[in-house]
This record gives sequence, C-alpha cells and structure tokens, in this order.
Amino acid sequence: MAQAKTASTSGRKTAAKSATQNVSKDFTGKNMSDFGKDDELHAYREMLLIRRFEEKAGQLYGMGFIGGFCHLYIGQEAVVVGMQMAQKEGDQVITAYRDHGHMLATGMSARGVMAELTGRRGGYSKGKGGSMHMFSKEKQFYGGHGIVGAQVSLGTGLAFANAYRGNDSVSVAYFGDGAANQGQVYESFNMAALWKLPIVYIVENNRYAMGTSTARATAQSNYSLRGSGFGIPGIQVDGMDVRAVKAAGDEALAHCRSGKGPIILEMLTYRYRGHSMSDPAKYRSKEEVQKMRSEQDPIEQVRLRILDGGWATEDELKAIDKDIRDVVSDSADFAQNDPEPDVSELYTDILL
Ligand SMILES: Cc1ncc(C[n+]2csc(CCOP(=O)(O)OP(=O)(O)O)c2C)c(N)n1
Ligand SMILES: [Mg+2]
Repeated sequence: MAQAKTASTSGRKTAAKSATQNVSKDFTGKNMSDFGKDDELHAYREMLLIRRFEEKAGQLYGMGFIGGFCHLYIGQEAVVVGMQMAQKEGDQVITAYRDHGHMLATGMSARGVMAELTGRRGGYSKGKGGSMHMFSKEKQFYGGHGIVGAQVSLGTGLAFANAYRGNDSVSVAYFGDGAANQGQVYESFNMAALWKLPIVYIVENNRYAMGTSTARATAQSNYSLRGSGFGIPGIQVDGMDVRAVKAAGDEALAHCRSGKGPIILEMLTYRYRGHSMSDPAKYRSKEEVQKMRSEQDPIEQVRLRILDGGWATEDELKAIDKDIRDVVSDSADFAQNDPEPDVSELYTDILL
C-alpha cells in the first residue's frame, strides 16, 4: 500500500505512517498528464468567475446592498472547479454556507446568485433565502446550509436515493475541517459504508473553523483517514491545484459508480478572507495569508501554465478577464435594480 503523502506544494507535513492504510494515492497535480490546454483554459475561466464574483459580492456587502451572513470562497476555487470537471450530469452537489462558488461551478447563473444575495425577486430563492440558502433543481444543487454538518447527512440521503432508484448518479457532499468533528458526520459515514452508498465526501480543509485553527481543534488532522473506522477509503489532495482535484475527483467518482460505496477526499486548501464578512481574522498573521496567495494561488498556477505552454497570450487571457468582469458587473447591476419580493410573498415557500 502506498504511503500517504500530503500535497507537496502545500508545504504541510506528511501524514503519520500508521495512518496510511486507506490513502491510495498522492495527488499533487504534478503527474496529471491528461489535463491539457482545453482543461486549463476552462479551469481558468471558471475559477476566475468565482474569484471576481466573490470580490464583487464583498464590495456590495461593504456598500450595504447585501445584509446578513456572507462567507466568501476566495482561495478555494480549485476545489469546486476541479470536482465539477470530473462530475457528470445528474451528480448532485450539496455544501454548507460558503456556497457561492459551488453554485457558479454547477452552472447556476451569476445574476440569480447575486440577486439572492441582495434579497431581490430574481434571486434563486426569490430573495428570501440569502447567501446561505439557495438551491437549483435544474443544476442538481441542493444548498446552501447554515447548520454545520447538516449537509453531510442530507447528502448521504441523496446518495441513498440514487442507490434506491438504481441510477448511476453520485452525491458530492462538501464540508469543512470544523464540520468534520460533528457527530452526524460519523452517523452518515456508518450508513453510507453499510449500504455502499454512492457518495464522495469532500473535506475542504482550509485550516480554520471560524477563528479556530485545525491544530487547536482536532485530534486527527489527516481528514482523509476519518472514515477508516468504517472502512471508507480516503485520499489527500492538493486542493490549490485544479489538476490534482480533477484527477482525484475522477478516481473517487469511478469508485462510487462501480458500486464500492463512499470515499473521502481531503482537499488541502486555504481561505484568503475572514470566516465571514464580519471577521477581522486576527487569529492568523497577514504574512501567512500573503504566503499562500503568492506561492499557491490556484488561478495564478493555471495562468502561468497556460502562458508557459503557449496555449494563450497575455492579451487572450486579458480578453477572458474582461468577459468575466462583464458577466459579474451585469449580475451586480441586475442585483441592485431588480425589485424586492412583493409583500404577498412573505408567507409563501416557507414552513411555519
Ligand atoms: C451546528 C452548528 N454549530 C455551530 C455553528 C457555528 N458555526 C458556523 S460556521 C462554523 C465553523 C465551521 O468551520 P468549517 O467546517 O471548517 O468550515 P469553513 O467555514 O472553514 O468553510 C461554526 C462553528 C453552526 N452554524 N452550526
Ligand atoms: Mg474550515
């Protein structure tokens, strides 16, 4: 059995030897040969859309157009984009409250997401859900959940439905390093392993749960091993490298589709912004953030590879940037000008 290694570019320590049993491969992105020009350009565009969208959402929040909670995904873009590239139509996605990137990656419209953030009727929940509560049946996106860990149980339910119906779809359930310490996660693992449910559990290990670092909060910091008591295999992945994410996603989804049951992918990633818009992030140094941004930024990695490979010129990349900025500013204009929901909508679509 291969010894577990953490992603080399993440600069983290390798996993303990005793904990290697379930880790099948080292996904660093360096040996992912089948990720070519079209993939790089696609990943660049998709990640940039999320980055620019989140920057704009942050601005609108500062200007008072967005109220309530708002958790930005900046820094983690390679995770959802790489996974989405590995998925096929019909696979379901479910996540927590840091969800705008997941929605855009599934193909939900920037207008619909931004208008939901500003509480307008053109939003995905008609302006009544806000940042943490959006859904799209069409794109198989099941939320958007504010209760830490709840989406893991719900995602397991989606996998149960796939198994019950005998279809070929896989449920992809994202959760954080903090959520990984929640009890219902392990109840879900047990059922998923027992019934061999088709689900990829993705731990987005961004090193913090609100202001608490993983070092302070967890007894087993190799999250890919968290299913070992249930016989669920896990893989540690460089979540800053979209090639590594896609390759691990391919393997995990094939595992599920072949009837082998659940699998865990631990994505080693990092959030650049605070936990939410109201977090000044005093629990970490500016240098730590700066180091990640300058050495491992997921978008910059792709940009450099595109230029190195001669797959696009600086000018062509600038044209992509401009397209993306246009999509995002169009969504912001829409989200500021679309009317608020009518008062008659106050008691519709809700459970009392
Ligand atoms: C059941 C529950 N407990 C506590 C909270 C408060 N809370 C909101 S986010 C959060 C931290 C979760 O961190 P993590 O799972 O690492 O996700 P990240 O924010 O890093 O994406 C906590 C404790 C909550 N929303 N729900
Ligand atoms: Mg976290």
